[in-house]
Amino acid sequence: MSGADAVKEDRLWQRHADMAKLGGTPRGGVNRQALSPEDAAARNQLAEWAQKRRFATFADRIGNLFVVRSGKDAGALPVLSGSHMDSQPTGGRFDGMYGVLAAFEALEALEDAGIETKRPVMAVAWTNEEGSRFQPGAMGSAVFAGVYNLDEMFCQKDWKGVLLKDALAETLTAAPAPVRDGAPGFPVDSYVEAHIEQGPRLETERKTIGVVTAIQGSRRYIVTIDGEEAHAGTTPRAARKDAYAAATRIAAAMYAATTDPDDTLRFTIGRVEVSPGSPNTVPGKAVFTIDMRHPDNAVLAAHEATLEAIVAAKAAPCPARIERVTNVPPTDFDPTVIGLVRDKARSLGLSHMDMPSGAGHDAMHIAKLCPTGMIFVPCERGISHNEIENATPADLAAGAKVLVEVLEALANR
Ligand code: HGY
Ligand code: MN
Ligand code: MN
Repeated sequence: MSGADAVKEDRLWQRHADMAKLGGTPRGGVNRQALSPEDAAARNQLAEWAQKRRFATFADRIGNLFVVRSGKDAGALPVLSGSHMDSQPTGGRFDGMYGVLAAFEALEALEDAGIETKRPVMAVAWTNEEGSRFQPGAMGSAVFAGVYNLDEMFCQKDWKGVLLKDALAETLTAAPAPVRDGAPGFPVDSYVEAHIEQGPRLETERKTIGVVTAIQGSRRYIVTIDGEEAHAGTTPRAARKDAYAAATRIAAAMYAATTDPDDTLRFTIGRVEVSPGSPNTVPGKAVFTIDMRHPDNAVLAAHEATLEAIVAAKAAPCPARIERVTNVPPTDFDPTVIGLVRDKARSLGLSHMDMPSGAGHDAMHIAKLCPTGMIFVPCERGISHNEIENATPADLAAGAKVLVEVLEALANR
């Protein structure tokens, strides 16, 4: 029996349903933000399934959670596969979770098929990929890859001022796993991540498998505007330092400046905070986030200069600053892994197409460590970061079949 033959569509689908209960929302989505009690529950659920299959589990000091299927050569560099279990506040049940469960399904399929591999194969759930509670996102994989410093990440705070270090300690207490000491990260042979596409191309082009070739570059910023609180009834406009009025001027200019004719640049202001938030007090402070993406790093750099110029030109009379929080250059995946994904999709008789990723993934950091690639499956109408995100059991299983075949090939080379 091949690994692909041993993939069980119903088992994989049921695991998604089980996980979707952890942080499930009334609209059928999930709110399982990083290092929340819901995140801890998902970690415990994965560890419980691993234990039943006698797969060892361990965590590293940023909380990345690993499930291990041993290989014949314990000293050989492991092959890794996974994604993230944390979600957006109004997230879907497949974003990230599919990659973790497809990796776990691959371990089970190898086990059920009695297939021994030379290398260990590990499933991994990376900590805080979404970056919606704690910035920066893709944190666990970036610390693992040595891109971000562990101690600096420990000092990050969420929007309510909670320290990441404290939230992580609480999570690892609620979801205990043997923790490997030392700086996160160890040598890896290769990494493959399965994920829903989070866009409409596979569905539109009626393809089951996306052979992912690259991920576009992404940068995140925080704009802070300091005004002056004043009485809404007595303060003339000429005397005001209205932080929100400045924010709207800056935002309007930024939207105009990032409207490109071919609609390739992605510019999003996702979170705005105005304080003190009273209807009859002129806002003394405004803070908003920027998420900007493009396949070409030079375009991102040019637009970054434009954003900085807009803040300088439009903020008066309020002092304002723009700070870059993340800068992840475009990622090109490894030709060998890309070729394996394409060949295995073809030999399984699955329609497939090469495509870049518009969304960011943990693979963008792990690609700095080892040969890396991704497998996409369709999601309904390309909708994601939305509670109505949906996929089909057959497509999820198809992706897992390609994944297990690719992992077996990598683990035996
Ligand atoms: O933002 C992203 O691209 C990812 O879905 N977290
Ligand atoms: Mn994701
Ligand atoms: Mn996401």
